[in-house]
Amino acid sequence: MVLNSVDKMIQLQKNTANIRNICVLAHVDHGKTTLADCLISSNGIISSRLAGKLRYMDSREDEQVRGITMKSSAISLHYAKGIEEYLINLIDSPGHVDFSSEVSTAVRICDGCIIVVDAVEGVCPQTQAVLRQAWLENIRPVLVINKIDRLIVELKFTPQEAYSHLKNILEQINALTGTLFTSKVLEERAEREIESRVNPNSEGDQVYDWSTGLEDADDSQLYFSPEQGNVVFTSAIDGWGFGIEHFARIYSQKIGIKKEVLLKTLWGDYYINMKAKKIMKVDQAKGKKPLFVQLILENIWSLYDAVLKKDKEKIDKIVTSLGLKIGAREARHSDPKVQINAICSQWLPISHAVLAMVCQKLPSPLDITSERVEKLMCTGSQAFDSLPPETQALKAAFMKCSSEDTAPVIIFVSKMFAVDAKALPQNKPRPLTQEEIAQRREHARQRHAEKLAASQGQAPQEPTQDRGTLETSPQGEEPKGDEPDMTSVNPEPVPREDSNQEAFIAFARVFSGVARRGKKIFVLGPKYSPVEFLQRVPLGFSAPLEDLPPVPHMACCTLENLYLLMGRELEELEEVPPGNVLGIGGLQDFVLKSATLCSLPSCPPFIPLSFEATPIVRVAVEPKHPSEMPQLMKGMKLLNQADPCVQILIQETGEHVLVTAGEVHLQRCLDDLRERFAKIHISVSEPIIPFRETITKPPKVDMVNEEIGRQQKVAVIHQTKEEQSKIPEGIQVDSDGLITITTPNKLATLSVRAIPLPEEITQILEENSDLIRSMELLTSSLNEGRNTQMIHQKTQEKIWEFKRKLELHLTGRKWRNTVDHIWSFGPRKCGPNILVSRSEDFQNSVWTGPAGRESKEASRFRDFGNSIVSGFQLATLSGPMCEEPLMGVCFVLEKWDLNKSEEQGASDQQSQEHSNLVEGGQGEDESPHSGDETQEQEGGCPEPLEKPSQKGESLVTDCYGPFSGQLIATMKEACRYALQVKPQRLMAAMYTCDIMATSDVLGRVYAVLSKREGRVLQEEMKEGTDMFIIKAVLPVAESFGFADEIRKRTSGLASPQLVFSHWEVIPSDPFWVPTTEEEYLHFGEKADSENQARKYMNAVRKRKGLYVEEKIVEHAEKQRTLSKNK
Ligand SMILES: Nc1nc2c(ncn2[C@@H]2O[C@H](COP(=O)(O)OP(=O)(O)OP(=O)(O)O)[C@@H](O)[C@H]2O)c(=O)[nH]1
Ligand SMILES: [Mg+2]
Repeated sequence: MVLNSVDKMIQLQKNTANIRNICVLAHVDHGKTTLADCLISSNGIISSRLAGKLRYMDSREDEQVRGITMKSSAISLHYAKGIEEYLINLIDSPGHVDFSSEVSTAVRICDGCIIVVDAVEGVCPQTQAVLRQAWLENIRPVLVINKIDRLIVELKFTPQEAYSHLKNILEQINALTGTLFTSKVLEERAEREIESRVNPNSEGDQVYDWSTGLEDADDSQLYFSPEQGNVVFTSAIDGWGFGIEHFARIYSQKIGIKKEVLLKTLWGDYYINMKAKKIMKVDQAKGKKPLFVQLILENIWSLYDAVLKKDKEKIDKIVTSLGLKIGAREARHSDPKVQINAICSQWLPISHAVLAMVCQKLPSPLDITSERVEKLMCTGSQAFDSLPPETQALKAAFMKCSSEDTAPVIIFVSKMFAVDAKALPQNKPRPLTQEEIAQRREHARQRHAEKLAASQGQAPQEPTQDRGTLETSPQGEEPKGDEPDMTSVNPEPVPREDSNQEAFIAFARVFSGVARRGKKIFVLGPKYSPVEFLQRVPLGFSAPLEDLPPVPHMACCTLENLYLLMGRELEELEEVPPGNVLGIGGLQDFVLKSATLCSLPSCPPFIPLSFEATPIVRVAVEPKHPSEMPQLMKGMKLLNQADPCVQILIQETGEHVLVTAGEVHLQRCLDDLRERFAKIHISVSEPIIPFRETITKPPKVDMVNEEIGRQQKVAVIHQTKEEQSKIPEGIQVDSDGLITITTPNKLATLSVRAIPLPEEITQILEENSDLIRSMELLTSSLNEGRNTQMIHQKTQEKIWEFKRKLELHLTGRKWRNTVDHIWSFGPRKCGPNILVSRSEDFQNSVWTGPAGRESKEASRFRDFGNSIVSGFQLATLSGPMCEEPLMGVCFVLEKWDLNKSEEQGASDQQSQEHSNLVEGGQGEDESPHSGDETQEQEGGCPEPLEKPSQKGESLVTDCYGPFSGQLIATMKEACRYALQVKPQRLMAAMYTCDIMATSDVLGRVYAVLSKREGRVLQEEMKEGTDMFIIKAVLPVAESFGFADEIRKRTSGLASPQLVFSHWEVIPSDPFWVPTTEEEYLHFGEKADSENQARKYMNAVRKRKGLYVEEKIVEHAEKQRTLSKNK
């Protein structure tokens, strides 16, 4: 069946100019896998009758059952166009948002992509997302508008209507491309601007040329248009497709108009005057039809019309006029679809239309642009020019894509995927040669004869049966009874221990050099730095690779097995020339998810893959039988390796947690865990929904929307006072919410206030968390006096830009100078909360580091500064409501008094502790616990009682633990109380949700949305259809089962796509209780009917085993029917 042998593929792999690495991208269900089927069937791998039904690239069982693709997988195809032969490495990708990480892994190793758009649904959210991904990776797209048949059969459009509809889709997608292009040009311009500011002399003169930019940038090649040949129209299910070139060729012969002219006019508002053989612009008034309608669409429409009406005569006429031959079986078939498929796939073969476009319009690996190479090589905010010269030199190797022996081998592994070890070619019984088959047959015959001789009395027909089996069996299988002998004959028995194992294959591409089996190669992790290597290892080292000094994030391994990826099959290869997609076996111990492999250590790791989806859905898993914990742990590790986007972690509570991108992804991960990786029964918790805690401004308007007058204000103040009464004694609270608290040893007093941050600031902080992290790394290495690399100018620019943005939004009297005084971000030193120090004695800022180094006093404060920051970090990591992280809170340390006469002793003591700890070999100098131990060992408590001196005073404090520890705890407490005196709110994670629904089910969609606290943002009607596009936001907490419910309620007519979007404050106060008579009446005594925030808070508290304030016995005296009472 298979037309192309592996040998043919190996031969094609060597002709780099004729290789096309492409992936198929689209919104979910737009027909990628069906299209892939059609292309695969052109190679004879599957039969053309099964194309579209088999969905060959969906090799997993759950993919087939659910009808959606979940993993991207690759197949190599052969395509001949004239005398040129091409090798097409095709990757089918999933369209469901939950699996968008699989799209990222596919896009990275391709040079081009096919964007598929459903002709009815048009441009959808994922279409935008994949187009953006393709754009970010600098790969070139072509467009396939699929499911044209639906315009005829379902929407019953006339050809003219269909033409307008298609024009519309094209405009939409070009508008998207335009936006991407514009933003890129503007970004580049901004970068150039920065550069010219950083190096003013680099270009000689200071005159900035404002005209460079959009006007100059060439965008003619960018847009999709049929006349350029980068758009084809298809119906994958019916097996046909065409680009206008096909018709231009035919009609130029038929009508006698030049092909070039037709190419320009077949798409667009032109019509033909047949008599004069002239093409003119369409004049609406004359009611002329465009060429596309007249010459192309009408033909297709009339064919469909004839077949659907079963007009046999007309069908025959069309078939003969097209010069086609239809098999008798198809011609007689009662299903019109079969007939259409038989006729159209001959008339307008889809694989030809698509593959011809791919070969013509998409680049080969040799055409890789220098822009893409530089982008791949520059991680983070590095600039290409700042890389070491050895590294920069590698760019030439990328561009050349040479297969010479001297060329460095560069491979990128974009993901690891698991296959059953039994399915690996080396473990499969290899097909026997003719000779071996004959030999085996002879063996079997002999054995049989012996057996017969031994037992003369056997039934007579047995030998003939056996012989029959032997002769028909292509692989010379043995008769059943002879199994023990079989192993002795089988040349490569399958190793036993492999039988139940998963083997990991790296999904990779060779960018330069030839990957050979047995070659030694460096594995560079994402954090590897060639600079560090070049510093450690002398230039021109010649030692064998194993003898190199250890370098972080680098390992050395051997390329063990190389495979040709053929969809469900793998074929073994000895070597893979540059520019090809391949599978590599034996890397599971070296590569976790992705890596760069290179024969030279000067290669930088490629930039990390950009994932669109944020993993947000988390569940805790545990084995049904506790004894199976080790299997679960192992299984989770394997799962983590096999999926680009899943995260596994062990929480402080000891729970094993899976974090996935969405419900469908979660289901797939659990199935994999149960059936492939752990192979045990597991119990899964309810999804753990993340929340954030924050505070808001006190209300200006009361519950019934009246401005709070003086009277109410008093009430509010009264209420705040009441809340403040929750605060234990000994802590001072002023009316403005300033908390003043003293450490247990009375040596330090902290005054902290919590203020809600404006929303924009929180957003800016979230967006810049990477930058904040790198700032933090820089400061800490500076503080430690380590010699770090110079901050690159661009990073510095970014930091200033970030600061400017903060300053822009923190205006007003309250925020004066705040930005300059930011001391730390939290939690984890990069989160969306800030600590501001207003203490006059001590200034420290993230921008400049500690100020006033000379002052001795300040240095004392600095000693304890870390403890304050740690306290702040702890407080922001888990808030007082339900121990969830904080968000959008600014803590201002207004005052910080160290009792001056005593602090000297305290700091003395701290340094003493320090030295003790160092002696004791313990590194954690700030841990109060380790400090306690030291104190116990010392046993110095009685001494101060005798000598109430300065030193003695400080030692009394020992019974409260070390001073730094006390400071941490006190600061944490202060922050928590400061929060509690403000109106606290929970923040919920929100999904954006795009639903497409027909008008008749719209009502039900809204019903489900509002039941689940969703909010509709926008509703739009898709032009020319009765489809509505609804954009809504929905709390993650309410999203479980949402997709299923919508599907059920609308009988599958609407299906939502959920993507994490942002955090949103839940307006209700979780602590609110009814106080007035009216409120009691309205909300009931518990007021829990309305209070969503409290429900969430209590659920989290329960899960975490925290105290929940709830009445357990509600009506102890008598039973009441609640419904009647209401
Ligand atoms: N009418 C019509 N239906 C089509 C066509 N192509 C695909 N379909 C149907 O659309 C549905 C989805 O097709 P798939 O090929 O699985 O879509 P996909 O893009 O691979 O979907 P995901 O991989 O889940 O994103 C299937 O039911 C197909 O039969 C077409 O040209 N016309
Ligand atoms: Mg698919």
